[in-house]
Amino acid sequence: MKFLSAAFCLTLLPCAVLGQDLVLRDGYVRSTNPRSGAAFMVIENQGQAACTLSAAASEAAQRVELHGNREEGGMMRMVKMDPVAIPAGGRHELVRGGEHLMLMGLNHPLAEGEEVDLVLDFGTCGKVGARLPVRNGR
Ligand SMILES: [Cu+2]
Repeated sequence: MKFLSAAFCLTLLPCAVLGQDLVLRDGYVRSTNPRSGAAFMVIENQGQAACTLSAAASEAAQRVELHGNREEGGMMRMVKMDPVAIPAGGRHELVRGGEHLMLMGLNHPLAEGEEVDLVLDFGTCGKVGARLPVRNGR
């Protein structure tokens, strides 16, 4: 029995280690209307394997989608993106005017200085949580 549980831990260990290898930097949320907001950050994969950002969730919103901006007929519009893979040792930026995590159906308007909890789901690499400040200015 002891042997079995040790084997079980060893199997799970790589997942736990990889989860900690994903670092979220410089994150913040911007919301200029009461129904939706966008989260921006730099995702660093300091692990040995590629990790795919497949989903995200927040208690502040009914759903969170990965969005990008595409030009269509001279107009920029937001489109839902496929899961994004971040190679081992690589980084991926979610920035204003580019990709972002869209918080849709806010439970309440986000005020400047408030904090929003977000969970990013990297599939087999695990889930990473972040507490991001709301910065509506600029
Ligand atoms: Cu969006």
